[in-house]
Amino acid sequence: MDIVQFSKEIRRQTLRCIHSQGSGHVGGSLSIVDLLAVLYSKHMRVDPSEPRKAGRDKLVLSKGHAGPALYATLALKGFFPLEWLDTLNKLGTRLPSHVNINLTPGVDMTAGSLGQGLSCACGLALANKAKGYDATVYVITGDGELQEGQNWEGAMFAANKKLDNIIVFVDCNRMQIDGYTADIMNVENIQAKFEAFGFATQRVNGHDFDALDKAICIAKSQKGVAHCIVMDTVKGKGVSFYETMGLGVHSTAVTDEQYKLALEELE
Ligand SMILES: Cc1ncc(C[n+]2csc(CCOP(=O)(O)OP(=O)(O)O)c2C)c(N)n1
Ligand SMILES: [Mg+2]
Repeated sequence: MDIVQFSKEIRRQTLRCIHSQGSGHVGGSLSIVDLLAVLYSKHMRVDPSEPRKAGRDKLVLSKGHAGPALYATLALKGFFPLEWLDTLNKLGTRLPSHVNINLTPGVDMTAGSLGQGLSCACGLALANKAKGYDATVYVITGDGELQEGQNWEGAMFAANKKLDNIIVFVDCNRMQIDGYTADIMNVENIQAKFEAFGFATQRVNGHDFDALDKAICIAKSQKGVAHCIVMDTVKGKGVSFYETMGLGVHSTAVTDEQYKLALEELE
């Protein structure tokens, strides 16, 4: 499957997952799908038959509410059966709405309380260095999430320890839960902020597969410095009526009718 088809399939399975529950975090799930497609088709060194393999690359989905997009990706990669996607948040499920390392094969860190992922990644990256593992820790944060102060403590630590095995992606979709990030508490200039903390930074279109791939390759080639890639994205990306829904797309319904229409668009 080429990357265009892979990303479409991740979107279809993400909506299948949220549709099983009737509603959920559609917007912030769809905005990271193209990044997940690039990561899991070209970069993540992971083994679905051994999800806890020592020395593997790890993904910390700090914006843990985007779980459905990660679940769709992991299921398509063979970490667990696609049928699990029909159980989002149901009693006894292995797929809670926010990611949990103890429940889902392929999930490398529990998240949902925003702001903690980068700090966790610092520990994982430091451990990789201590053990001599040549592995990368990828982190995905939201733009609104950057309002949490703990991010900047993590950034300071990563830069000081020269954690060149960390790549932080900021999903800059310009919206948070009930407002535009610029109106609630502006976090720009994100690139300049990470740069000031001592990161090597880049800014790319988060829906451009080649640009994402290139940015990751550049980040991996720069040694002795932690990396941040700010991605300009669209909340609800890939489905016209979710892209244009505005702030409501953060957590919204996927009705039978919407699911059908979305699948038609994602043919
Ligand atoms: C510490 C904490 N505060 C509040 C929330 C509730 N919450 C869930 S998602 C969200 C919005 C986050 O915005 P952003 O990081 O931009 O995420 P995205 O736009 O990618 O969905 C909030 C406030 C939370 N999960 N954790
Ligand atoms: Mg956002």
